[in-house]
Amino acid sequence: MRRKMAAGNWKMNGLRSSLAELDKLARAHPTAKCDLLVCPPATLLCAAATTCGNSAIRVGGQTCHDAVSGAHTGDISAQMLRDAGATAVILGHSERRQDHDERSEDVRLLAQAAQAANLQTVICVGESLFQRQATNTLDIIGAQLSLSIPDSSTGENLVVAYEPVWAIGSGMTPTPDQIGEVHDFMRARLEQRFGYGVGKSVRLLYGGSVKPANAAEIFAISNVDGALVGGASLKAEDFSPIIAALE
Ligand code: G2H
Repeated sequence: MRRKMAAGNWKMNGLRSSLAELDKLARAHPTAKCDLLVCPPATLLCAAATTCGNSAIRVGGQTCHDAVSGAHTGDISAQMLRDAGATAVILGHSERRQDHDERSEDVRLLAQAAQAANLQTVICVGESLFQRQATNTLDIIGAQLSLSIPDSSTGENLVVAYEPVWAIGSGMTPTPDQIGEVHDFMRARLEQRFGYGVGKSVRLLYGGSVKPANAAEIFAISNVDGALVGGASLKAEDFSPIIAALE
């Protein structure tokens, strides 16, 4: 039985004053029946870890570098994330793929470094609207999975998030059938590659315009083990009901 998971991706949002929302969320969830992760910008990571304290919420980064240290101005290593209090990192988000030209081969290197630093990796995959309309969705997802996920992955250190690019921050969500088709496909691919035991234990999250109003419907879909939530993770009053829908 896979433990459900709700992960918040604050993206490039949040100042120190935003920690008040995290504090509210932590107080609302001193214990939880599912895994809770919040990934604030790196500037807030240390303070966010302190704010979460002994609550059920873990904190994570939004990307990392593949080197341990060195001359990489502006970058942050997996070890640094860990040192700042992170236990997880989001990798290969479509905004990183678009804005920073990250290819799946790059994502795999980042994931190897993160897993070596004992971080759980939340690896994102997803098709564009053009790719969906060209009926290439499963080919794209299959290629992203095989190229982005390192061989060192296990049911503990790997979580996969399916985020159709056209659903991100757009208010558009795929139909339950569309989500179910991709999640079933991802499960089959992971079982094929890693064997039934590991493939069955990797959590598969859906991401893209998840909100309190659609969370329960999405969580009822087979092979959806939770959500990666962007905009609706910024306020405790929005994120809390999404978490409640998982429990
Ligand atoms: C997809 C998601 C979180 P949002 O990017 O990763 O963001 O929920 O705002 O669509």
